[in-house]
Order: sequence, then C-alpha cells, then structure tokens
Amino acid sequence: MFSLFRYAYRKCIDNPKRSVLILGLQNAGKTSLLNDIRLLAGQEASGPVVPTVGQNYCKFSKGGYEFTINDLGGQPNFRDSWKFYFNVADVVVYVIDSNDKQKFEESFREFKKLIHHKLLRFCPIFICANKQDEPNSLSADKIDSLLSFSKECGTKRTFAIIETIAAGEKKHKGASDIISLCIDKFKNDKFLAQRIELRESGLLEEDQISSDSEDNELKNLPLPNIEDLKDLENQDPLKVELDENQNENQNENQDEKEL
Ligand SMILES: Nc1nc2c(ncn2[C@@H]2O[C@H](COP(=O)(O)OP(=O)(O)OP(=O)(O)O)[C@@H](O)[C@H]2O)c(=O)[nH]1
Ligand SMILES: [Mg+2]
Repeated sequence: MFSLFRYAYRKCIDNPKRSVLILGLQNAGKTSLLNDIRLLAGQEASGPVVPTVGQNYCKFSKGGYEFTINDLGGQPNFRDSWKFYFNVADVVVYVIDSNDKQKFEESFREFKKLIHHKLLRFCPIFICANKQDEPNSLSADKIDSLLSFSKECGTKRTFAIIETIAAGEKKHKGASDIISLCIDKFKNDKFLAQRIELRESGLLEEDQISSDSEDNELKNLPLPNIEDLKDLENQDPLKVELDENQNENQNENQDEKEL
C-alpha cells in the first residue's frame, strides 16, 4: 500500500509542469494581470493591452515548477472555447472587475458554468477582485458575500479570493500572491493531487465521477494521503531507490544462499 502512495506521489512531483488558466468576462483585466505576472517573472509585458482575440500566454519557472499561464478572451463569443483548456488546468484564476457591478451577475453565471464542468473537478479556483484602485470598487469580502462564490465552490476544491490591481499606477497588487498561492497548492493541495491522479488515469472525463459525492470512484484510486506525503517529503527519493535496490540485492543474495 505504501508503495502505491509513493507511486502516486512521485507521479505528481516528478512532473513539475503546471498550467494556470486565467478566465473572466471581457474587460475584467485578465491580460493586464498576465502582463503583471510577466513583469514579476522578469519578462517584458506585451504591447498595449487590447481586447483578446484567442489567447495570450507566458511561461516561466518558479518555486520548482514550470508555469504555463494562458489568458483567454472573455467576450461572449469566445467563452465557448474556454473548455478546450479545462483538462490541463491545475489552477483557474477567475478575474472580476470589482468596479463594474452591472456585470456581477453575468460574471457569476459564467463562473457557475465553470465550477460545475466535469473537466474542472477538484481544480483550485482563485478569484481576483480586480481594479481595487477604482474608488467605487467593492472589496473581495463584499463581493463574496454578495455573490457567494466561495459557497458555490463547495467543499471539494480549494478556493481563494484575492484583491488585485493589474494595471495603472498602482499595479502589482496581488500578482505575486497568486503565484505564491499556486506554488503552495501545487505542493500541498489534496484535491489537486486527486485531480492530477484522475487526469493521469484518464478518468477526469468520466461522467460517473461526481466531485460532490463521497461515494465515488476516487475511493478506489491509489491516491496519496497527505500525511504520507509529508513523510515522503523528508525522504531523499534517490536514497529510497538505493535502499530498495539494496533490499532487492540482499533478498537475491539470500535466495542464492538458500539455493
Ligand atoms: N483601473 C484599473 N484598470 C485596469 C485594471 N486592470 C485592467 N484595467 C484596464 O481594464 C481594461 C481591460 O483590461 P484587459 O486586461 O484588456 O481585460 P481582459 O479581461 O483581458 O479583456 P478581454 O481580453 O476582452 O477578455 C484596460 O483598459 C486595462 O488597462 C486595474 O486593476 N485597475
Ligand atoms: Mg484580454
């Protein structure tokens, strides 16, 4: 049983590639946020920010992970194509214009579609309450109490809401928090570990797995237990391998002696 946990854990940590998806309505500030992240990563921001047709992305390494961040166009006719990116997403960052109350309801409707999509099961969701520099913007807490984003997310995924300023003179608020949160969840999030395991087993697309049901196929999967992960984190994987080889050699020698 222990080796099954180790196998699942290794599969998660041996592949440091992680994909982050930035979604939200048009004009929310997604591309501006991506640009802010690019600057953080020591890269140049793209030219003037214009409404996105298709996708923008950036790649960088941080905290032992290779990030690929995709920002998709948020206009209504582009939203249908978001789902083509769901499968590979390890985190969804959902951006809201905190100043545009007229669009809150529409934004919440789109958000609900996301979190109930089967290809986003167990995926951590971070909401960015963006444009906090605008004088009439609502705070993250206020937005969440009005629209119940956290409640809608349920108990089978990690949720966070962060205040951001992605453009203008006061920009750089929140971008580094998002990256730190991503790294933390890549290392420690038990739901994300389940998601990766499901995806690698080809089960993420299965209809019968419900993230709301306790009684699902996940119980039968060799998923890493978080306590086991902590123990393993303190072990040098190379040493474990060497120890295992040593044990095998000892057993072989023992067998030979017995023969
Ligand atoms: N004041 C203020 N303006 C912002 C902020 N973030 C973005 N903006 C502005 O909002 C407008 C839209 O920003 P974008 O980053 O293009 O928005 P988007 O979500 O990528 O929009 P689509 O590509 O159409 O989906 C631009 O004029 C930005 O300068 C912010 O934090 N504060
Ligand atoms: Mg854009």
